[in-house]
Amino acid sequence: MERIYPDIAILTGAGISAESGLATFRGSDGLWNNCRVEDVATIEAFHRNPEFVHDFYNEMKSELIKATPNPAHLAITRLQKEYPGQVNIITQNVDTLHEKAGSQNIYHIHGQINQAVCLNCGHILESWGDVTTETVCPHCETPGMMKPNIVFFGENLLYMDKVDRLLKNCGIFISVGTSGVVWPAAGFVQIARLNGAETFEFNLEQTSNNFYFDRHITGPAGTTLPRFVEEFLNKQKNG
Ligand code: BJW
Repeated sequence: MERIYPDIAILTGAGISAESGLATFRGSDGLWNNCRVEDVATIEAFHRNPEFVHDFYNEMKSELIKATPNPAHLAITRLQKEYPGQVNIITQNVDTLHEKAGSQNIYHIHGQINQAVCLNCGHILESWGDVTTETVCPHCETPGMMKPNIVFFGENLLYMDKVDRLLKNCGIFISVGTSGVVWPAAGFVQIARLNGAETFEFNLEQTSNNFYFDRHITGPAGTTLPRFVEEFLNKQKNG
């Protein structure tokens, strides 16, 4: 009889990129210890002071372009290459380290640092250069309407129809490096579990969502995830 390999959905957060030298949001040296969330990561802040918000994300872009993937990103790529079933990545991260690690099937639900969206026509501009209040949309040619393609508080997430299907169809749900305080991503584990998935949490510590995970793997993801993938693939091969 043909063997069935359950789909795997992996939710990643800032913690997976911490060992690439990128700050998380809510850690002791987190991004938001130095600036107020309300000043940069809300749609109101953007409309109030677009120059400030563009400057903030242009600066972040110049850092993220230099970042390189770590063993946790590479372990996911290995899993995608060697596991016979589907492995999908749902990331809250705006960095592109999953892409740099060679992964595929990546859904950036909170946007991407290297993109801007035109608020006039919806065109997505891909650029690692600065985007400002002067930038002209290459599609509708309207100036001053480009917003970083980052999902701010109060905005809808991207790819949610697809993500909803992935969560309901996966047999294994893995969360890596997310505090589980930002919704709706914080609720993904519940959706997956209610639909029958086995659930795993990789984090430095147990999160407020810990109740919904069948297994916690505590420690730095750059160490714990490659070990898990190695053991998991061996188990698949040996039946
Ligand atoms: C390691 C590690 C290592 C470290 N190894 N681990 C329901 C209830 C309550 C509120 C809401 C709700 N539904 C919606 C809301 C409102 C709001 C929300 O969630 N508020 C809460 C904060 C209270 N959500 C929204 O507004 C969302 N939109 C939405 O729901 O639309 C529909 C709607 C609209 C209007 C009204 C109602 C509904 C949008 C959320 C957008 C989030 N955007 C941000 C900012 C992007 C800007 C930027 O990049 O600068 O995305 S918020 C920020 O948090 C960022 C992240 O993606 C996100 C999650 O953070 P993450 O990744 O979890 O990072 P940390 O720092 O929190 O945690 C890191 C973890 O890693 C820690 O646990 C460490 O231990 C661990 N770690 N090193 C393993 N080496």
